[in-house]
Amino acid sequence: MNDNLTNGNQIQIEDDRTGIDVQTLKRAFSDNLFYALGKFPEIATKNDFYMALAYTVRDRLLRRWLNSQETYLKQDVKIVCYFSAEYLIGPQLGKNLINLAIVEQVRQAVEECGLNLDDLIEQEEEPGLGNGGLGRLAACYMDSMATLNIPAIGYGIRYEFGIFDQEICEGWQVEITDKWLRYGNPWEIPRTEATVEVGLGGYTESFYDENNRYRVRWLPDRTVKGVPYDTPILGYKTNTANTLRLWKAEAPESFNFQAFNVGDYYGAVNEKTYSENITKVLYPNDEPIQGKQLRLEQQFFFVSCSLQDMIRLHLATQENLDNFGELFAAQLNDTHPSIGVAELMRLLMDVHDYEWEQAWEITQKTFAYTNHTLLPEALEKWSLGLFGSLLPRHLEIIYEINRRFLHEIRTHYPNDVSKLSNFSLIDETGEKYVRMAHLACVGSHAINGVADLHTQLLKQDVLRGFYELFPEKFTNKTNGVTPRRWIVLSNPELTELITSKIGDNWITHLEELQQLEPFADDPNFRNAWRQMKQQVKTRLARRIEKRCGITVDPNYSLFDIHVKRIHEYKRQHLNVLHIITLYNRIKKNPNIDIVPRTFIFGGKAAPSYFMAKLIIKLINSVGEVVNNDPDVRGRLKVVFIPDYNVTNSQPVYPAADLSEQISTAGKEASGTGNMKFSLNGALTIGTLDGANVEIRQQVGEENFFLFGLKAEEVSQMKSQGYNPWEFYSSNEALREVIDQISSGLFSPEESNLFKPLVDSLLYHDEYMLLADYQSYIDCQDRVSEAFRDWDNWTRMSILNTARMGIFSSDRAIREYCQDIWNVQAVPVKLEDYVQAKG
Ligand code: T68
Repeated sequence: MNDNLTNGNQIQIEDDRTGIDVQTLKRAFSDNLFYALGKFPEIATKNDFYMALAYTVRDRLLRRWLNSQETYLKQDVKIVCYFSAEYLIGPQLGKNLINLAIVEQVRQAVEECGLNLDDLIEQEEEPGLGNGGLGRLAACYMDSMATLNIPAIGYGIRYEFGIFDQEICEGWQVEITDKWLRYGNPWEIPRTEATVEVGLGGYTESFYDENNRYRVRWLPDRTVKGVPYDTPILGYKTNTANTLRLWKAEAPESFNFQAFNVGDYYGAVNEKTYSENITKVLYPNDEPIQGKQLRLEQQFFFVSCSLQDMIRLHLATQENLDNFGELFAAQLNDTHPSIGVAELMRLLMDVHDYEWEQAWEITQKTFAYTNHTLLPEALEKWSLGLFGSLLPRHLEIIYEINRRFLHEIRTHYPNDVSKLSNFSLIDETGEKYVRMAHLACVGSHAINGVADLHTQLLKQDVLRGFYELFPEKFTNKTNGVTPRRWIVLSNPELTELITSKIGDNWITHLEELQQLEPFADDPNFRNAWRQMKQQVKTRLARRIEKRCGITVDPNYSLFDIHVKRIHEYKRQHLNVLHIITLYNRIKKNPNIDIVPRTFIFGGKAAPSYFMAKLIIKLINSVGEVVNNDPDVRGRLKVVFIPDYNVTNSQPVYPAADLSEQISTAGKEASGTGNMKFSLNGALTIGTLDGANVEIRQQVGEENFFLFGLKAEEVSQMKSQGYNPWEFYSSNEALREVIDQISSGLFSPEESNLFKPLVDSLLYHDEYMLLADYQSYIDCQDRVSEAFRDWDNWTRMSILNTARMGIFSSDRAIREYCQDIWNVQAVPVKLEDYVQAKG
């Protein structure tokens, strides 16, 4: 048993409660099952056991969490506030076990109770509070900030329904509501005492205050309560546990009482439903659609809650808000929270009596803005009518920001009136809009892109004017991913192999993967590497068999994987053109010597994005034909893994031989899946787009399969009048493939099914698939040839992993801290906590 118990002082009592030796863990687990869940083991469900274990683990991070918050409060340290409408934090149990370094004890404790740890970990339903890369990036950054002991709060929205669950029915995507809170969420704690109120709608009026100063007040016509729900984000083997604070909208009681008093029961309940709608559901579009009022309400709601929360925290230790920007760095994750610029101005002026100039100085000092897109149609804008009716005071403030800004523009460009309309925060070219990116740019002291190429293109193109005006604001911060989730948790086999050679310091210092390089020349290590890969591929093959009923061969087949949101610019359909090309080669010559391939796809389409949904159907339809054609003899397999999310992605990245990163150059801001694959030893086939450019630089061009037009060639070809038909008519193999799709070869029951897709390629081809087709096919042929030489492939695979260290989110966060936030690490002490030796 536990030696410490014999001493009987404070510390040991604590240890008795949350100790981490096997006996204590077993006891805590059964206590939680009985006292927290109210179940005897005999009648407990698997979910009960999962919950009991989750509580047991949560108990063990509470002291670190509370100590962290206390440390921040007492020491006046600068805190990073990450503002993001989305977080894709993934399942928490496995990650917390790793970070607490208690996996083995817990595994044994659970086993001694007759249960299996992996089963319980699989039971967890992840919070799908995001769409894709942007939400996952926020989660990786929260992980790195905690690991690096950077004080941070992640602010966001507690959607009751996250991203929909995807099912595939007859090849089509079907969306199912994501009821992630159904069985309770053991990781969050509501902090009702920190509830705030947010106004909406109404009007403004001006008045003179007691000092005869001209003032404005906003009289909203409704208010909503924001209730914070906190989730601890523990760092890896450190005492820092930061907070992810997500806001839930609730109706204020006062409204109900008022309505009850006049006997309007229905009105009272209706009002409640209306308020609570704000945080009901995540908008499932990864690039924004037409501005919906509810979406603007969501954005304003969480931003206002968060800023009020920060002000309350600040005033708990400071006399006034003069040094607000010295104690908080607020990062805007895209323009979704950029209304914060106007809201902080309002809070400072209307609530805390600041004059414009000082309020503006504080605001600019506080905010920084990250852009995540190059698609012009994705830049957020709100129609003036909608904006003004929901946020009348904020519109006035934006007009005043604009008036002052345009005054500067006039002095800067005295003879150029066109500059005024280009820079204006208000788009007046047709229907009038508020341009949120412009608001974010003027209201922030720093603006960054998420990969070198992306930042360059922002400067030259999307935000060109702003770059000319204030070049010093622009910096690049190439994205990164956390090695804790994307290697240690997802790929234990690789983790063990790496650690056996270079120790485990790489987990927090990913550059140290470099030390693997010499082993690429060691035949024994290459053998071990190949075996490891085989093992991991077998793991995925089993899942595919179980989930999709498709048998794939992990031993000889190249796993060619394309997982990400479905979007035309990401060109999943270009991959399909390649599959059909190979299929045709086999049909023409069934005995052809071809490298066997398993094409694996996964990803969700926005429910209103017709073409993306048709691409999913095409993948499945082609799979149906290819997988069942006896001539193919299993040499090609096409698999669509349904419901791609963080949980389902974890077994996917480690199993790839080839990573598909084939977006049209100049369209993908960065990509982060590209990093997860290459870190896990996949080779990349990719265009010079987003972070692919830097990945190729790092791993070496001989270890990367490059194809396709470059960004400038894409725009050049476009401006010269790109004609996809020319590529179609001059390329026989391409023509055959396109004709087969349009003739109904893959949709025998409805030959016109894919006509919209084919027409879009032949007559517009916005994303230049036909222009890149031949280059892609040639490159894929080089991939196949390279794969025949297993030993050299393995060498390249090792070199990919060894050279990918800079794509750690730890590196990215260090850069944000130094160049944008000016924030330092703050170590947290754990006085009255003693780690058991067990
Ligand atoms: C992604 N953006 C970029 N947006 O596409 C990707 N957008 O290149 C980049 O690596 C990643 O951000 C991280 O920087 C998104 O994921 C969204 O999800 C989104 C959601 C709502 C509205 C607009």
